Amino acid sequence: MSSTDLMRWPDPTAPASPMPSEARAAPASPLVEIVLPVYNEEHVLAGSVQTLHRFMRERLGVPFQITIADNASTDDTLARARALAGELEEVRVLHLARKGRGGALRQSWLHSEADVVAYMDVDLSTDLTALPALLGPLLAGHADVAIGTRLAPGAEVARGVKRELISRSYNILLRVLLDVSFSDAQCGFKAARREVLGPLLAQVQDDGWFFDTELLYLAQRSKLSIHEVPVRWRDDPDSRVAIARTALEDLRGVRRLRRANRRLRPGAASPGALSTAATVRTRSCP
Ligand SMILES: Nc1nc2c(ncn2[C@@H]2O[C@H](COP(=O)(O)OP(=O)(O)O)[C@@H](O)[C@H]2O)c(=O)[nH]1
Ligand SMILES: [Mg+2]
Repeated sequence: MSSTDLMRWPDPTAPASPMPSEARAAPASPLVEIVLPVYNEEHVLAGSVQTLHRFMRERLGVPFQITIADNASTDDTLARARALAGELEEVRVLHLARKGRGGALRQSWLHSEADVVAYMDVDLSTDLTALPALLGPLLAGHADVAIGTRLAPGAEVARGVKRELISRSYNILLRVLLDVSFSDAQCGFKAARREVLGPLLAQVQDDGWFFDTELLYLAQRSKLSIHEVPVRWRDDPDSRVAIARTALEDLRGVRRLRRANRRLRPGAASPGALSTAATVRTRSCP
């Protein structure tokens, strides 16, 4: 793989881009790993993996791996994942006994040898055309973390009123209570330079749905640059999320982070005042 492959990457942040926390030259032949966390996804798994594999082979321009991270599925997901890994050279399977999407991402990323790691929901709710814009700034060394957002100008979102309301309210809450500056904590479409993830993963406690929020919050506090990509999102009604229970766990998670913040700086008045973060946000359209 030659360095000219990197030239294919659109990097919308390039001209005025903030350098990541520890600016480094982009690796000459970077490896990208996309994790697909799955729980009981036997029906969509093969189609999604094949679609993603084709997209990456034809459009990526750098070596890649796809890791199917299964937790405790009780259907045929694991067997189908293994069959896909047998068919496609770049596909591998990670199997974990304990449930929890955050834990699956944590284990996958800790075992990764890629330069840039990412994950996306297996239902491919996010249009894959946003993938180059997600990975480009990380591959070019211009950002540390990149997230898809459904809540920034340029995003096109098709989802029900209930999920839309919950999502908007949750992200407003995060801004008010935790002073975050990223616009969408929960979009299942994220990536990071692996070298910045190690220290973050050591601090993230949640192994469930709050994992994303906690990771981004800590990234902001660590002054990592977070690149936002407005995405096209088509909600898949076949959901693994128990909304009431997840909302409660999210609120508990927010309370835990606020308390931890107070313990760190007892005199400060609000998480905003406490935060050492200066997250830099850049945006690009898919
Ligand atoms: N590894 C793993 N993946 C999970 C678990 N729960 C959900 N997922 C995956 O997380 C992704 C998002 O789940 P989904 O039900 O589509 O969430 P929604 O789009 O927010 O309703 C999918 O790829 C699921 O298969 C879990 O416990 N472990
Ligand atoms: Mg979904």
